[in-house]
Amino acid sequence: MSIQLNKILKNGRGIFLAYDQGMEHGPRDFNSKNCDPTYLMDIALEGHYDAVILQHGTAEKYYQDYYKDIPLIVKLNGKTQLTKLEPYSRQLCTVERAIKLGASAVGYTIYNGSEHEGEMMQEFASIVDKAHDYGLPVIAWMYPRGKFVEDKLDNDLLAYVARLGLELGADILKINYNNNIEGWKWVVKNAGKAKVVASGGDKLSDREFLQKTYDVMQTGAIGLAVGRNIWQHDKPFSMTKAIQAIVHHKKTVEEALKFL
Ligand code: FBP
Repeated sequence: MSIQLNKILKNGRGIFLAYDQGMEHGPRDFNSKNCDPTYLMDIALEGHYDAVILQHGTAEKYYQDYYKDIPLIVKLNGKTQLTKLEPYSRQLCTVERAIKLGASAVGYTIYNGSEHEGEMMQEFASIVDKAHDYGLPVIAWMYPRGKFVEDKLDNDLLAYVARLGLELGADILKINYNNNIEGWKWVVKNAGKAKVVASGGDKLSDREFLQKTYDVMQTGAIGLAVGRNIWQHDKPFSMTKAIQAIVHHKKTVEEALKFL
């Protein structure tokens, strides 16, 4: 069965609104507005995001009929920051349950270089096996982290994990950008036919975030998976239009800044 990437990409490009930080970081990222999942879902729907990324519990309670027009990416694994153990993110939701919840794609984090890398790679490979039987794209968060990783943004390491994602069968790789345009071209090249999106990261100033978005798009990447830079913004719809201008309409940073 062919992999239905067109459900989460427009003309081969995509911006995914991430909202799995509640599990990964706890409420420290939230304020009284954005801790309400409906606030986020309204941004995703009215902002015309290419997809929204949710954990299965949030999807079950908030991705109802009203929001069904937003393509859904269900994050299948996750972990908290409550332990200081070696990074290990286990599967918490099956591919079948994600499909029942309405998923157009599934996501999974691999902490490359962790002592538990092997277990995560194996779990990921069986997810790819199942998801691809249904034509469902699989997005891999390729995050070098753990006691064997000295510099998680080292360019050679990012190129290595990009290649690993391709070889593991991922369709899209979500990788942290290291502010190195030339270096990232090598990262994207190593991903081959697997497409690359950059993670949003901590909240930046408008200009910094738009410059980051622009730079990422010069490397051959196809877009962003972004959370805090949108839903922590006091004008989330204006920032949405600005990043769409760069990603989908190939505008410059100066042109995009006009939306803010
Ligand atoms: P942000 O744009 O808010 O950084 O979201 C991207 C994301 O990968 C989320 O999907 C995930 O919850 C979080 O960042 C992971 O953050 P960290 O790198 O701190 O583990």
